[in-house]
Amino acid sequence: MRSWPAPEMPTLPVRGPAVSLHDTVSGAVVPTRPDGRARLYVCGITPYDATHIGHAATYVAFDLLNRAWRNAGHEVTYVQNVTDVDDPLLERADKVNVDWVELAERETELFRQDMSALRVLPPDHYIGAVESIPLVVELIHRLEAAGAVYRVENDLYYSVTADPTFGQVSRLDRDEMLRIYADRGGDPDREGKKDPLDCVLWRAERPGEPAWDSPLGRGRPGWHVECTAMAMEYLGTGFDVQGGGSDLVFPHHEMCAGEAQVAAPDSRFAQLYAHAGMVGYDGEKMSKSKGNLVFVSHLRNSDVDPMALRLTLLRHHYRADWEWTDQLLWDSVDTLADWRKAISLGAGAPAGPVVEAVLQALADDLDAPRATAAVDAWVAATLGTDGLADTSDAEAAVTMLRLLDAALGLAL
Ligand code: 5CA
Ligand code: ZN
Repeated sequence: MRSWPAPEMPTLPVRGPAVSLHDTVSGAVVPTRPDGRARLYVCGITPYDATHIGHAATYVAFDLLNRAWRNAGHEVTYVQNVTDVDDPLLERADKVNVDWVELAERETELFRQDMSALRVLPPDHYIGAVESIPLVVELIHRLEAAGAVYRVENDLYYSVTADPTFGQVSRLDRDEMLRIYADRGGDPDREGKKDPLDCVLWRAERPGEPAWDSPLGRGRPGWHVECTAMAMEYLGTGFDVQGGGSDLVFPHHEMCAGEAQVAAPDSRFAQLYAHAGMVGYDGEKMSKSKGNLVFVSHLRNSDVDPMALRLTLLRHHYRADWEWTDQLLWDSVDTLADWRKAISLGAGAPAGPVVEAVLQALADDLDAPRATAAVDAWVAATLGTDGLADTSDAEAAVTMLRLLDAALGLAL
């Protein structure tokens, strides 16, 4: 599927440090160790509604990782999926009486435009679930060969007990898993399942639902196996980082890892699992199903500077859960005005130490709030608002513009 155009990314005069990242499995910040190219998979949207601030925060977080790796001298292979056939999409299409293909195409296109406006670097492979059906079928065959698949009526299920390490990603106990499974797309109460936590791999055709011919019978892929198949195909096993929001830790990333490791027992799926916090609004997680949403496209249509939106996201650590308010956005509009004013002076406070500080902060578990604070301090010193106007660096503005763009994705 078509990705979106890549924004320019300037090269910096110095190389950034090696990148460390919080790993959900170990619960610690650990060094990433790309072997040559860094390989990143980030779970993409289910395109039944427009991109909200929560989605944007998650994709901007992994964009910081992509940029930090590049600034550290790595090339990056980035893969992202689009869940362009799944229950919530079909239900919404039905409800609003639109063809599901049309709905998915429309919302995916809006997402591309939102990502472009936010200067998110595009994935190298942007792949829909529908176009990956042959990969999914092949993976299900491998799981069958490993004895991990069984039938419930005509649907095929993955048996979580096939994976001796089941639970290793989320580190949840069984009661907790059972408690959240149904809210996260699972069907713990389906009769005929061997274990309530088993997940569907292939859903046989139902009246009124789309289905594809396959050696498994007519049907469509289950959710988790789609990401497993794409990551394995386009990145191979043992890729560096599997990413998404924290609502994907269980079951989604647990199942992806389990399925991959049962199909290819000698290798692990990802080296590290990274998760972004949830953005809330009006006291609850922003979610398409709850409808408490602020859309990126609405802000764009109201002439909000997308860089002010991006800065608002950057001022929260990616792992924090936080609440969106309009005031945060207006504060960022003011901040950007100050930053632009300082840069328009040309000369300014020495920019070299800011480059070091920003790259260091981002390489240290993507600490964008610390990075933006370093920029704030440079702006204050340059404008003299700290009482000590410092214009000793004649090239400061040029350096700062490059830094903001390359490291933080902010084009001023
Ligand atoms: N298509 C699946 C992943 S394979 C999916 O979860 N789609 S989604 O459209 O529901 O979410 C897209 C991404 O945004 C996921 O990484 C999800 O974890 C993240 N996300 C969803 N809601 C929020 C939120 N309120 N705050 C932060 N991130 C969110
Ligand atoms: Zn996914």
